[in-house]
Amino acid sequence: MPEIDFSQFGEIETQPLTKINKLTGQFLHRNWVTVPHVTQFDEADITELEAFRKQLNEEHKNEGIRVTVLAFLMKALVSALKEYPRFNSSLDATGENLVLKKYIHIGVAVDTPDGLVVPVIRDCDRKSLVELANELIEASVKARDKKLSPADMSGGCISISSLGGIGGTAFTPIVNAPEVAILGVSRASMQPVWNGSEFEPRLMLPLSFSYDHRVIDGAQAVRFTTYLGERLTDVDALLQAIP
Ligand code: CAO
Repeated sequence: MPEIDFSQFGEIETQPLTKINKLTGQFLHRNWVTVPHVTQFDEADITELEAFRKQLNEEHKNEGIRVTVLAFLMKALVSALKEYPRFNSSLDATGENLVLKKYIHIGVAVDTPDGLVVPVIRDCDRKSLVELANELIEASVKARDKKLSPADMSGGCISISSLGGIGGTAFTPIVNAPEVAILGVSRASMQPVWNGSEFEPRLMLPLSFSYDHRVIDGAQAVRFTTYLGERLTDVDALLQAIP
């Protein structure tokens, strides 16, 4: 970019970027220019899931348990990664081999006053819903207190960027390379859904799933988001997989 003196056009103020802004900016830029991105949009009916979540939180409120949609998303993602292992892989340095991972560590984007950080929750396939919810809270507190170490932010297999607590309908998240996919989540809203004979009010969760097109084809991606949506909708089946 050419250097421009913006003060010639009006009053300005210069603020330095934070250390996190600078580091994240470098990674995002590298990933944006080196990974051929495609974003698949989809939605999941989470009407029953939300009813169950509210009941769970109500029943356990005295124990300080608070489960958000994000913990269910992690569970559904574990199930989808087991069904479609190619999404749990990375290209090696030569770009000629795919490294498939047998572990499931999920990165979660956390918004902090100093910028975006992505702590990694490890071995999500071996953790219960409540354990995942508690680790999410711990990780976001640690992130906001600036206590995350580089090790806390490495080794992720796939990431989730949830903006659902804030709003929005869809976005195009940037893949957190060397991961090959990232799940973006926007705010769930009540929608009229045709059930074959009438419109029913259903709580629909918008999903924005970006992937590395060198590794994943469009058909595989939409199969993945369809499967993810089915897991989130059939809360009983999802819960059966939950210890
Ligand atoms: N639809 C509707 N409501 C949602 C929702 C969704 N998709 N996701 C969360 N909510 C609700 C929660 O259920 C909660 O309500 P209750 O108190 O009734 O349970 C409320 O919004 C606040 O949730 P939260 O944001 O505190 O918790 P979370 O587990 O959903 O998210 C965290 C935690 C750390 C991911 C989040 O706080 C955050 O930092 N998000 C921003 C991530 C980000 O910046 N991504 C962009 C990266 S690219 O630049």
